[in-house]
Amino acid sequence: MPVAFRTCPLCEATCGLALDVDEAAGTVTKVRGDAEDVFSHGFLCPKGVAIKELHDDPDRVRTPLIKQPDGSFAAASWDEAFAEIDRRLPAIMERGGRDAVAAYIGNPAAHSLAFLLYGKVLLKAIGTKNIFSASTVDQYPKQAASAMMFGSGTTIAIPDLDRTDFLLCLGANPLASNGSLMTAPDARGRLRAIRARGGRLVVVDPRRTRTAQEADDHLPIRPGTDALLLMALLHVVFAESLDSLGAADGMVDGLDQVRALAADFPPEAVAGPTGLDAEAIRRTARDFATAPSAVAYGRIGTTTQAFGTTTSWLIDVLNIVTGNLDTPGGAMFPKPSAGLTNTKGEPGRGRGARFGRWASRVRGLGEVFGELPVACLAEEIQTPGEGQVRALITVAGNPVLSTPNSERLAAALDELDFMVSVDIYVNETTRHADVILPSPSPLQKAHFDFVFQGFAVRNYTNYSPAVLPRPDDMPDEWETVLRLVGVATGQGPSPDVAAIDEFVVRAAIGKEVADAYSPWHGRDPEALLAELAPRVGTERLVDLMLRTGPYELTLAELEAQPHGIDLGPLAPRLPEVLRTPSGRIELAPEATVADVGRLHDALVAPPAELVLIGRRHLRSNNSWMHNLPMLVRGPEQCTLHVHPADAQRLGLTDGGRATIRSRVGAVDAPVEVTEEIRPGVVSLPHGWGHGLTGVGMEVAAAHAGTNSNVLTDEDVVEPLTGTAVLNGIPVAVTPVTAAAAPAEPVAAAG
Ligand SMILES: Nc1nc2c(c(=O)[nH]1)N[C@H]1C(S)=C(S)[C@@H](COP(=O)(O)OP(=O)(O)OC[C@H]3O[C@@H](n4cnc5c(=O)[nH]c(N)nc54)[C@H](O)[C@@H]3O)O[C@H]1N2
Ligand SMILES: Nc1nc2c(c(=O)[nH]1)N[C@H]1C(S)=C(S)[C@@H](COP(=O)(O)OP(=O)(O)OC[C@H]3O[C@@H](n4cnc5c(=O)[nH]c(N)nc54)[C@H](O)[C@@H]3O)O[C@H]1N2
Ligand code: SF4
Ligand SMILES: [Mo]
Repeated sequence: MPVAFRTCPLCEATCGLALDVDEAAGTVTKVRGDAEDVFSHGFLCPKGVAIKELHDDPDRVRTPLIKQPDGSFAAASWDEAFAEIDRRLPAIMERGGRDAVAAYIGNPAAHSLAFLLYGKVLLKAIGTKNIFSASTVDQYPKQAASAMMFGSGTTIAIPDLDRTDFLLCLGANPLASNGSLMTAPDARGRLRAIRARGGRLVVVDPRRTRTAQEADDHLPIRPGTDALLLMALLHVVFAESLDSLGAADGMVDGLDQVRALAADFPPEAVAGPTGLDAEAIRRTARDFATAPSAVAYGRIGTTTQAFGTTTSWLIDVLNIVTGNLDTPGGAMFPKPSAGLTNTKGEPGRGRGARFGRWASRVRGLGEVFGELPVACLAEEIQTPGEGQVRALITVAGNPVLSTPNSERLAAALDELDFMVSVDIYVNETTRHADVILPSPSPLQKAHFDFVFQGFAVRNYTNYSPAVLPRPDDMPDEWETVLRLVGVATGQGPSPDVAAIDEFVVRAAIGKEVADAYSPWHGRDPEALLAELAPRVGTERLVDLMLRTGPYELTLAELEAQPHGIDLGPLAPRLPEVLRTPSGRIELAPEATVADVGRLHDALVAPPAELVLIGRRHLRSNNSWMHNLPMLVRGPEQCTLHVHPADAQRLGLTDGGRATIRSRVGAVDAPVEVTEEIRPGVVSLPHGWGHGLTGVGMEVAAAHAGTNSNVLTDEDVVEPLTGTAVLNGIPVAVTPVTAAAAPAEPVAAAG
């Protein structure tokens, strides 16, 4: 049986898979880790194995679906589906203007060549400012802080995990998530190796996570107070003269400013609000600053919280002032083979980042990286007036489970005049669509994780052609995107996709030819186009990106290496990596410095009695892999974690049910009493709640769980990027008794 090697597209770890292919049956029979993969060395997790069930899932959408008058979906041909879209979408754009059409781009789009390479073309074709994505329920605070400090939102300093002597891990649980903004297959093995070589791992998390259980030290912080902790760490570093800029020396502006800001936050002052011991904070600061190498790393628990950008900023300030930026074992800048902005254009300086160039219509939330915060999507649909959103295109996203106050959003979607979803399931979101356009199975698509290669703990590259052929009538994902481009630009339901593609590639070639720093500078565009022939579509663009990338590789070279190409350990990149206007590292960006006022307030604010946070499980992937039997087997994953002291106080019992109320909603969930969460905090994972009518996922419906985003509040966003605050939600929890009325939201809970 032939074996195919390909990168797993399901999370950021980008593991190499080895698949036994049964060509006759059109499926794979066995999934293993690719032992020869240059980066993952055979590692894989249960989700990777489940790619077979995903491919075979009878509920996976395989033909376009059109909503019928009775609300059901009927299978349709591609021509019928596009005829329907062409009949309805351009009319809305004509009536309501371009902003009347909104788009929401979900997480798997970041792994999809089609959306990575042509998504911008589609958004430009629609011409709307109402662009939303999962990034404003995720990492934009980190990208914004990085952009302010280093000049671009993809210039993210990544832990040099395999060489560090000290990892300070805040609000991340890589043993469950396999790492994020830290592409690191086998995160567990790599974390264990730190300790095995005599290094230290310290975890800052309100929960004693699996990662915390493997750590030397666990600081069970009160949610939302990481920035106070970081200020106190900086305070100690400066007060005890443990600071040094190391490799960044001579390239940093604003050192005196952060030193002065940190002076106000001694460990004793933050101990109360963070719930941490002042001596433990001092010790951590000293250990971090005096370790041969050290790196602080923060993820979801530090970005989707009240101080997301400020916390992300302070994490890198700590790395920089302890001499750990751009040095082995510290925080380093990857150099991927293709696509990252900091490998393009003039090295060492750039335009920097500007935010808030426009604002959302209703609430006036500022633009960030060309998008508006998804927390305001519902109000943009529901508030009448010029620029009201009347149509929505979702691409690989499930905002009804993933974004705050999802019940309001679900209601808003019903008020739309038209909705199209490009997706592989009829789920909580796409059930609202008028037309669903399916993507091929992940095994029927080529894959190249060029975004996540840019955040990897080692430089490597890997391209995977499709493992299985697409069914005859199934277009590739990029062809569907370009067909939508055609509709949005008035070319009708059957545009010349090849011509649009050629237009796109010519524009890309034109940019390279004009760029004085490109290897293609000044070359003949026609000759370059011929060099890329006969490839078309995503393949052609990938080839172009590789050829003009920092290693000047070709796609053919990658195709010849199915286990990937190792490009070596992370190497110093200062100062060429910078894209700030000053050409320097901005240690004290205006916007984050201004936010320190809120941190002073937080020192004296009375903490909420009980707050809700999220969590992830190794066998779950956000909202969309719950229809795969091998992942939902076993104990129920969607439970409310409650500390025994809180359980006793609130009258909750292990295995009983609780009602959780916030300002915006109420849900019921089974209670799991556990010492693994700090008192005053309860945890419910997100991505569940599949028991809604119209959802076409039989297995998921039988493991429905509870949607935690019914509780998260769309009005509470992180001020610098508008990213939703999903952790630290004030809630009231009561036992469900047989006689209790159904859950209703209560204002008192806030
Ligand atoms: N409370 C709370 N909420 C959260 C989070 C949290 O920690 N707590 N985390 C947030 C984070 S980090 C994220 S990234 C978001 C995720 O938010 P979303 O991106 O909105 O949701 P996903 O669950 O990733 O849904 C992915 C969708 O893509 C579809 N899909 C999968 N593969 C493909 C494909 O190849 N092609 C197409 N076209 N569609 C595909 C799936 O069917 C599903 O509908 O959730 C956020 N929401
Ligand atoms: N198995 C699995 N893997 C995944 C995903 C998945 O859904 N399942 N999703 C993928 C995606 S889209 C992403 S973005 C990444 C996320 O990657 P991670 O951030 O590593 O994932 P989480 O497990 O959500 O870890 C967040 C941690 O933050 C803690 N936390 C909550 N609030 C706070 C706070 O205020 N302060 C601190 N210090 N900690 C806090 C939570 O208890 C939790 O342990 O994972 C990716 N990988
Ligand atoms: S860790 Fe992520 S990339 Fe690796 S097998 Fe699991 S889901 Fe796939
Ligand atoms: Mo995410």
